[in-house]
Amino acid sequence: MTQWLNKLRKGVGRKLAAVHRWNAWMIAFLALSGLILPWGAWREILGAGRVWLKWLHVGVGLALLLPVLYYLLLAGKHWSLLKGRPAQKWNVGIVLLIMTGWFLSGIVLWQFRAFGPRWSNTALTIHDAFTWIGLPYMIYHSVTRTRWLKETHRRSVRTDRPAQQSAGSSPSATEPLYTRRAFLRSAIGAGFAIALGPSFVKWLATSFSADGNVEDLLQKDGNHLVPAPQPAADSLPPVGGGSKGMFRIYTVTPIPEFDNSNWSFTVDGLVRKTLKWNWEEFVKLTRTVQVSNFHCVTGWSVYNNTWEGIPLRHLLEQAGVQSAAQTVKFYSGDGVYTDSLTMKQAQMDDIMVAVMLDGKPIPSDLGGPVRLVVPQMYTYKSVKWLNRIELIAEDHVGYWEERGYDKDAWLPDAKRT
Ligand SMILES: Nc1nc2c(c(=O)[nH]1)N[C@H]1C(S)=C(S)[C@@H](COP(=O)(O)O)O[C@H]1N2
Ligand SMILES: [Mo]
Repeated sequence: MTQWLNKLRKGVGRKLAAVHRWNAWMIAFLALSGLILPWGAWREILGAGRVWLKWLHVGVGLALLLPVLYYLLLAGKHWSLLKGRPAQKWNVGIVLLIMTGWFLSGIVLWQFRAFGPRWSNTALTIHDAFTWIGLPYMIYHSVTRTRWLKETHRRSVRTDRPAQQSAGSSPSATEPLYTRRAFLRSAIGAGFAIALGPSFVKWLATSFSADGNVEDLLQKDGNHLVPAPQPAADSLPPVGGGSKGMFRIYTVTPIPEFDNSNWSFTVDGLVRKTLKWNWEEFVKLTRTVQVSNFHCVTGWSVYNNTWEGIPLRHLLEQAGVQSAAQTVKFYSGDGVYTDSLTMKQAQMDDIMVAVMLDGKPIPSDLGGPVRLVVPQMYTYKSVKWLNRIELIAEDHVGYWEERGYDKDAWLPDAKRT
């Protein structure tokens, strides 16, 4: 009977070990890629590689189903092996729960178009939450189970036994060794708590407080252009009631800084009249106010933004579009980022060359002094630090589209007019 059990233990044990190893490597990859993907500095470094990394992240995430399903086949036997070891049972449960949370929210983020922004937004919050809880948990788990710690443990256990070959070592060595292991465990735990605790609390605070962050951003001295634009009555206080949510600051270059000496705005290309303004002139153009939502393809949204600026249509009318023009190309003052709209899309009423957000000048972090806002499309279309609009006869593939983003940026519920 015991022989049979030992055999089973060995066979299942080997399979379980393999599942565990695969699972660990996949999660390590997902953790690393998952941390890199939203990380600002890596946007600049990776470029097109970022889109590949995203697909790898999705692919490995889906493939995680394989070891999990395989484990579930063995789970019954594993469970009986864990008899009398509640801590290990808990560990299995927690790990499975974390992976389920990651998996389900990951599916929604992957299929963001099918689910729409509200779902994506929730899924991203959940994906993040599971990361900030699950990752420290799994790192702790793997660090405290590394071989050298086990070795320490085994040695301490071995010296517990009397009359062993290690007779040379003094018996008093037992205590310190075991204590050292316990000490290391708590030290590592405390290290994680100190390193990750504050960022976790901050994350909690920003996710669950409605609009603190936008206000903070707007408080910061946005840009150095004078005179500051004066808000319209609808802008201050903002008719939208103030932005709800948190912008993630995205840029593929260092954030460019402008002042009156190096800023200008140009409309050129296939126009009847090239237009060029300096800031003092630009700030006098007639502006309108709109309230719209802001949806990034990576899942986050900011609702009820009150933007004040010049409707794109007005600028195009003023310049006079030549009939050969097919595409409106937008240039960022960062010198790198561009995007485009078809001439037909560019006629939509709500596209805005925005100067203010919630009654304040747009801070440079959010693309000020002037950014594009295309409310009916995912916001990679909303070019930050916009300083030139060119009408061209051919097509233009934008920065992220060249690197794998869909040319079709329409939101699922877009009216398209
Ligand atoms: N110049 C420039 N414009 C840009 C980007 C960028 O990296 N550079 N990122 C785009 C993307 S993908 C998004 S989601 C929004 C983010 O705007 P925010 O940084 O103000 O939150 O800006 C868009 N416009
Ligand atoms: Mo985005």
